[in-house]
This record gives sequence, structure tokens and C-alpha cells, in this order.
Amino acid sequence: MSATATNSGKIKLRLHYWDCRGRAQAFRYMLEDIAYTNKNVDYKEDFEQIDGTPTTWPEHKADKTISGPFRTLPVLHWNDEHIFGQTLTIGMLALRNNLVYFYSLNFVAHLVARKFNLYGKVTSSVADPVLLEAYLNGVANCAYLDVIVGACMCIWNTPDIENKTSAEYHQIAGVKDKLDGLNTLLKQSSTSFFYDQTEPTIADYFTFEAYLVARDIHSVFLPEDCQALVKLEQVMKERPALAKYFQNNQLMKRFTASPFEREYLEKISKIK
Ligand SMILES: N[C@@H](CCC(=O)N[C@@H](CS)C(=O)NCC(=O)O)C(=O)O
Repeated sequence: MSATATNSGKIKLRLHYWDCRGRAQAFRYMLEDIAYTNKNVDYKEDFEQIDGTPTTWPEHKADKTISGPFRTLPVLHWNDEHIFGQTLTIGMLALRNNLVYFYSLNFVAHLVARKFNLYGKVTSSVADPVLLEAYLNGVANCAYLDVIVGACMCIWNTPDIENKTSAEYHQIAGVKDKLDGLNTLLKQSSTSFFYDQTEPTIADYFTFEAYLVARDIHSVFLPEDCQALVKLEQVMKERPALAKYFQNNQLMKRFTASPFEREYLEKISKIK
């Protein structure tokens, strides 16, 4: 499969994940944007039903044509030919196909980046594409692993958000601290996107969801200063594909598959 054929020919993408935000949401925004701006991309999502987890999932998990090489979700089916697992790898792969102008430092991603010869957009402050790549990957990793996964883990672990001395509270503090770091870094950019980019990169899609997921769960996760994150939300939501996505109420209410989620969120929503 050559880079030219992949970039100009028809690309069929099917994302498979549970009917919740979880690990896939940042990637959903990326795919919505990609499909909107690249008319050769046919993107749809196949949902795994959380309610069917005890019955349907074991069967789907055992079937590698559905659950991919790692037998977990999300997975991305590419042209009914390739199945990619691992959220960050999927994100980087899409980026690498010049759909949002970036590639990654991750080993698999490097391979694809070399094959496809994609090297992002350097700026006067970061003129080396490898360094730019590392910077943007650092942001995406932090937003995904530390904030999004961290906040979702809090829903599973149901920490007492008022007891700052409890062992479980450190996860809340960790999410808040990383969001603070992301906000500070974003403020240093001359544009609304990380590292002076004029179009969103993987860093912006993941940070956008990181901010939204934390805020939507509870303000306890938010740092005092969210100015740059608020601005990022605004510009991301002005993008036609994402504006449509939010107007159509496509954002799912459910964050995780935790059976205690609703009860926990109701409980903490009463705490200011
Ligand atoms: N590192 C992987 C983790 C994927 C993962 O743990 N997925 C969970 C759902 S959020 C899963 O598929 N669990 C079902 C199972 O392991 O049977 C990623 O980021 O994509």
C-alpha cells in the first residue's frame, strides 16, 4: 500500500468501541474532522453495547477480526484490510496519513511515518520535525494517559472528592496537576493550538477531550486557571465537523462502563 494510493484513494474507516466516551472520544473528534475535510474518507462507528458486555463481548473479544490483536477496544478497521489497536497508535496512524499533518515517535508510528514520508509542520520556534513530533506526542500522551484515563479511573474507583488526605485522592490531584501543565503549555503558544500550530494536531484533539471529560465529571479536577483550555474548546467547537457533532448531540452521556457511574456522578454533583 503506497502513501499516494492511501492518501488519494477511497479510505474506509470503522472505529469499534463501547457506547461511551472512555478511551475513544478524542479519537472520535479526530475522525469526524478527518471525514469532513477528506471526501475520500468513509468513516463510521460500530458500537459495542455496554449493556451487552456479559453476553456479546466475550464472543467479540475472542474474534480477532473484531477485537484486533490485543483483544481490547478501541480498534480501527482500515479498508476492511487492517485492524489497529491501542488508542494512541490509532491516533498517530490517522495523523500520519497527512489527514491532520502529523506523525509520531512511537515505534510503529515511526515505521509508518517513514513509509509515508510525513513530517508535520515545523515552525520558527521548533524547526526540527523530530523535536516537534516529540513535543506533540508528549502532550497527547499526557492528555490521554494522565488526564482522560486518570479521570475515567476515578469513576471506577469512586474516590471521596472531599477527603484530600485519602489515598485515592492522589488520582484526582494528578489529573488536576496535569491539566494545569497542559493549560500552562498551551498559553505559551502564539495560536490557540499547541506549539504555534495553525491547525489542530494530535495534541489538541487529546487535550480538548481531556479538558471536557474532566470538567464534565466534576470541577474538582480543574486547575484554577483554565484560560487556554477554554479557548481551545471554543476553537475546536467552531470547526464545522465538531460543531455538527455537538449540535446533533452525538457526545455520549456515559463516560465509562462502570455499573456505579451514574450513582457516583449524582453523588459528587451535589458537592461544590
Ligand atoms: N492501551 C489500550 C487499552 C485498551 C483497553 O483497556 N480497553 C478496554 C476498554 S476501555 C477493554 O477493551 N476492555 C475489555 C477487555 O479487556 O476484555 C488503549 O489505550 O487502547
